Amino acid sequence: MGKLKSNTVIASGNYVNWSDSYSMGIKLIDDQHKGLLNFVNELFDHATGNEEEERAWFKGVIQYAVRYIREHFTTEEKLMKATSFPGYAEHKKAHDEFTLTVVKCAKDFESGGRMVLVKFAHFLKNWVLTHVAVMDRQYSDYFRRIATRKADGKLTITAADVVYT
Ligand code: FEA
Repeated sequence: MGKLKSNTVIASGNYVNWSDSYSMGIKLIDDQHKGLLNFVNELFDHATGNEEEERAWFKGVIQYAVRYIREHFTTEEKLMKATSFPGYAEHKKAHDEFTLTVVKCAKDFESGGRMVLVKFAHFLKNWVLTHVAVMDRQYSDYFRRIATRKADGKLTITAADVVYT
């Protein structure tokens, strides 16, 4: 994985498919979510059951994935703060707890702990599906409620520098 791809849609098996129902209507966030979904799919692709192979691949991507997840959370948190989203504290707490778990996994792995890739893939898939579908939807609904329509018809949140796509 050189980069978490944001433009691929993959189907079948354990894979998690992008659907427009996950869209927050904000391109930057949708692209980041697609990148996370693709990372989950890549995890499944590399869960061969051969521990040596799995370790070699995971070693090369885990730190990048941790940075990507942090960057995504920072993007959302900035927007929630700029718009005084009432669910900010609860949402940030969920992000922080999840980040701690992923960082702990990465540390355990790097200090030689056993890593069952398919288990980690399911954990991440479950998080992405539940968090995006439920918690992220809450800020997205709020953003739409407070957005205003410009003369060109586009929805915008000026305070957060967001234009809907
Ligand atoms: Fe609130 Fe977005 O976070 N999706 N993830 N992970």
